[in-house]
Amino acid sequence: MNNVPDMRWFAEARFGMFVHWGLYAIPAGTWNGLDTPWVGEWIMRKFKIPRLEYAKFAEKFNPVDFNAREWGDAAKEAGMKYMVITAKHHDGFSMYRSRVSAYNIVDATPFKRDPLEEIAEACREAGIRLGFYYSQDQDWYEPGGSGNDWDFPTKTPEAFANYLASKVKPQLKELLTNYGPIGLIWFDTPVTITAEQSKELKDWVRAIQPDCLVSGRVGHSLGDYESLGDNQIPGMPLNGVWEGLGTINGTWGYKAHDRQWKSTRKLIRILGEFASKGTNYLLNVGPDATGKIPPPCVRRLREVGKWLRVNGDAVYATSASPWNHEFPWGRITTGKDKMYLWLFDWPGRELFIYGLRNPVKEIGILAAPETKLDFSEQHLNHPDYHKLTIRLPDRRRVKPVTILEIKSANGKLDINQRAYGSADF
Ligand code: JFZ
Repeated sequence: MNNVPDMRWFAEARFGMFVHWGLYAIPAGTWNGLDTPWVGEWIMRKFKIPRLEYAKFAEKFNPVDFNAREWGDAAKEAGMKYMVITAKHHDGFSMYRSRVSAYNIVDATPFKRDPLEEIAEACREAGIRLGFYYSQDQDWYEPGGSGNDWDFPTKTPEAFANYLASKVKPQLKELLTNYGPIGLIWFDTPVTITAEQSKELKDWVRAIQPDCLVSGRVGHSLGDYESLGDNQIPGMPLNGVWEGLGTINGTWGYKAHDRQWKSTRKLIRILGEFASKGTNYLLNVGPDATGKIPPPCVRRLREVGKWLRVNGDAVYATSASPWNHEFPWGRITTGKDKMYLWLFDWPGRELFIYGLRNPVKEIGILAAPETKLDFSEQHLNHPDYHKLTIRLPDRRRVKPVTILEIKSANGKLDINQRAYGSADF
């Protein structure tokens, strides 16, 4: 099976919400009085909690404050175009109604509701594409899944194959059958899986929903797009379709003591970092055991959204910077006949761009359409030298993360990569 799914929505989306939500929200980073320095959703493995003991969290899981519409609205208001939520993380617990495993939120908790069903509806209403995170390799609840060597010291390839056949594939079938169109399956940590098995899972997903993408971490470079490492920012524009991902504090799954929230300005910068390399940004939130996204997250998402409503043209459906080097003052994204300059650090009263061959039509500030900036150009054919000088307003008159919009006069963006430093000709 080799059909190619439609990836345009994903390539243009640029910004999505990652949600890590599961039983680990109950210990919230603390076990027997000890705080884990590690990410919260790994608490079972970090403290080697026996599976049956960890499973007792299910009896206490009753997130009565969960409101799918609030989550969908938060994503929409933040300017996010898709949401990826944990259907099953490494702990093996299914966060939806599963007939395949009784270890699921409907059958094993007093909550009894299927949050994914509610999320699917909320996302549909908000116009947000939905994807499911599914840990296909690690499963600390099952003898055949990888990762739990304290309950199950011996692992065999046969047991793993059996786990794939008896849990993973039938659960993927449920997830791809019962929740409407699914944008992507976010597989993760391919540590045990063979290339054949990765291919089999990808084909399995395709056969059920031909347009559903699979993440880079399905294993063996078989994903429909590439995933960066956690919180990793590439140094140069990337070819192909990529997704970067990051935490809003220091953990994916909720930790009560982690309050290192990245500032709104920092989040916008990260968005610019990723967009300037041509990659999406999947920004994570970790709702707590009552079902609430922590208010400091909600606030920041709202502020990013406010910024995006004004500056979204520099983000959605843009391409990477045409330059394969970075600039000391910020980053660049491009539209068809436009460059967007993200001013992270104000360069002073003048900003120089070397190597833009096209004449410039006009330069404005995205957030202040009535303001046009003065500029001058110097173009030489030999030695292919081009210098654009932009006169900037006083930095005190502009908001942080200002975007300059440079419109080319001939509808093109043609760049000489070999810019001539600052030597004037
Ligand atoms: C994985 C998970 O183990 C983690 O719990 C979380 O879900 C995160 C999004 O993904 O952790 C990883 C996986 C890959 C890398 C780092 C952490 N990596 O490639 O750098």
